[in-house]
Amino acid sequence: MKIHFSVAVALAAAVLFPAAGIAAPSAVRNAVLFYAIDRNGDGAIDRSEADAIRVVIFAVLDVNGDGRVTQEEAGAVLLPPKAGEKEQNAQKTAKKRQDLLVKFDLAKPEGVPKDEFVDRDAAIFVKADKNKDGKVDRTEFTVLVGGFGGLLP
Ligand SMILES: [Ca+2]
Ligand SMILES: [Ca+2]
Repeated sequence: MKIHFSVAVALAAAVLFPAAGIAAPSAVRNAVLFYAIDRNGDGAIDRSEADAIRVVIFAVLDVNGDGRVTQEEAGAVLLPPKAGEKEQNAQKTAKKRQDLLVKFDLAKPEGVPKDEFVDRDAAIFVKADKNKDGKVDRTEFTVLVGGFGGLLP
């Protein structure tokens, strides 16, 4: 539940891919993510470890730290406005931003509270845990990553 997780991912990514702009091959990316998320190192991701990811993501999205992610906060993080962007492009970007908010179910006028955001993990986790042993192993992990719908690097 600490911030180490994102630091671990960022460090691992920085070490492996020092040249910014080179996208990690998905197999390597997934291996690094798995390593970072499997906090107790038992080779599987349990619910508390999976929930921890969403807590970290929530903390990033909740810019003003009031325990609620608004559309404005999430939109600004997911697709930040570019300085000096032409009006036409800015409109396209705004449309894309709105699509992302809908995709991640964050397009809510009242915002999304932390409990609700973290709880969504339950459905994704159950879907990923194909053999129903309460853990997500390496072969099931790609489903978990897919379930985060691009919120992970
Ligand atoms: Ca584990
Ligand atoms: Ca907030």
